[in-house]
Amino acid sequence: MTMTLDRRTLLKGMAAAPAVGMAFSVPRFARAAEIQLRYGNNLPLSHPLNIRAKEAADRIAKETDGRVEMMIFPANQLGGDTDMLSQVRSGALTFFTPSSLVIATLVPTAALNAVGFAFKDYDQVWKAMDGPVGALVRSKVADARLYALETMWDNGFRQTTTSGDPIANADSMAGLKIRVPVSPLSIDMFSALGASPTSLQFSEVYSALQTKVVDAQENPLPIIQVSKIYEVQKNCALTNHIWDGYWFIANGRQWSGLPDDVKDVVARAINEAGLKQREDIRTLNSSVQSDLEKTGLAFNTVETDSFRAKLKENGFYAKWSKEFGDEAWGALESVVGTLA
Ligand code: X2X
Repeated sequence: MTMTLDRRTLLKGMAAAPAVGMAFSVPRFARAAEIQLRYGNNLPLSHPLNIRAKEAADRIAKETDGRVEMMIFPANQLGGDTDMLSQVRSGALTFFTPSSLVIATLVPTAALNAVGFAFKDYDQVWKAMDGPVGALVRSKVADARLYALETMWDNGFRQTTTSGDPIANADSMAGLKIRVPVSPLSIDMFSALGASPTSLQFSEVYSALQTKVVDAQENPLPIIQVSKIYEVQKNCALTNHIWDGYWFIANGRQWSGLPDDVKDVVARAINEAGLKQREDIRTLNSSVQSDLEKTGLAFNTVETDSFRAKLKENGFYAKWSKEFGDEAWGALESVVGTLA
């Protein structure tokens, strides 16, 4: 962690300062945080993830009497996901909230929840992520010398937007130039569906759609809203192909170096904020489609079975059950039933 302005540095600084400046400096310095936690993410401030993270930061400051400060760097201020992932590994960031798709570039098991059409509904999602799937992923994250806080935050069920014709069934995917996150599983899944996927960091998505580098993208509706993706897309097919969430990841060394009382306060504030964030997305899910329709985005449902059938036919499940291995695949199937 960045220990800034401890008492010693302060006194040194003050000794050098002209007397006239001191009167102003003292009260401010006396209240500076001893421990600064730096947290980066890829979402705009208006997304529930940032709203609840800010609440957690305020709570941490209050419950530690200002000893601990969590600084938030939203909206890719510190770079794209790939950059922030290396920053949290090196310790330049204390915390990063990668989507399961993104952390899976380092911890492949983390992509388990993103297996196409695995979850029927949110009951299954939280049963898996607060249960055997989440526990397994957290242990693999620990093997990578990172620490995953217990509560996973919600991104949502991913939907597919296009600038051209709406997606009606698996056949509409043929040759579609679609942006997906930096995620081998996503690339493989859209390739198996016959599309032509490209991985881009989220920070590039809006302009890639605007300049027609790609014609389509896939994201949960709250993100399509807060990131104004509706401005550069015409149709939204309710494909629900992947459920995606955010892990609250800490640099392992910094986390274990925190005093126990600080760890308790920080973990409780973040985990409880995560539960509230899940509720926010749930509430948003009931209104977001009609809000997006008002912007001109047109919605349609799809023939879901055609996607599953094509994935099976092209060996997607057979391949990924091997990639993940028996233990991981078994953890997922213990909640959702036999997948393929
Ligand atoms: O990059 C995306 O599409 C996003 C915002 O959903 C993730 O963080 C994976």
